[in-house]
Amino acid sequence: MALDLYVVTDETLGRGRSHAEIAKLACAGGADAIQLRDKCCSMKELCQTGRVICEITRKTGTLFIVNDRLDVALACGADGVHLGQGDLRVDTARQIAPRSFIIGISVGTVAEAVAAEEAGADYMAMSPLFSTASKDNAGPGYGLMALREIRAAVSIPVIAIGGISRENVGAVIGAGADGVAVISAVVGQPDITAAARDLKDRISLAKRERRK
Ligand code: TZP
Ligand code: MG
Repeated sequence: MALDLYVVTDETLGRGRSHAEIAKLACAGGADAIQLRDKCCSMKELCQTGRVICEITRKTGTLFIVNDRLDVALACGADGVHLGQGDLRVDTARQIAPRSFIIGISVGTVAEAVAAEEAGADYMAMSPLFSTASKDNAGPGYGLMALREIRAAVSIPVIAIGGISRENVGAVIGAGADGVAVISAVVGQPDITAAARDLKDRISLAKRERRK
């Protein structure tokens, strides 16, 4: 499961572009995963948008993940769900979801990371890595040292989210992240496809450097 570049959709930061448009442009730039994230729209709207994004991601072989809602993710045919610490428990989601369904979870500490792996998560997002204005009350970032500690404590993929940009993505991969999840660095850019492509190149380069 490649999660090098994981793009989280956000219509409020997307310069007037819809979730589906954002997804299409990010897929064209080589995003490995798209997460549909909308805290405001109805479940019905989320499902409708999810079905459209499903068709887009199928064409490019991009993973499609729905934020927060397992029911919506299953209903619209997504590949997985991303849960927060306050959402449905990972082991509960695992009981409900089909075998190959991807379950991701946000973590902030080593204890949460170890618990997430034990509960059967497929990947985790260390959140927030740096402070960010893109999420309400995200709090201060945990930082690169905490990312290193989490990476060392678990064996499933660890991606990082929060305040990641083209300038610092190399350091994030250097600290051991398997990938990065972003909103503003891709969704908020005038050219989403070019921004995604640029981040992917920087991630690949940093991974090559890390292997040396
Ligand atoms: N979860 C933790 S931080 C964050 C989310 C959804 C926002 C990330 O946005 P940005 O613009 O990449 O900092
Ligand atoms: Mg959540």
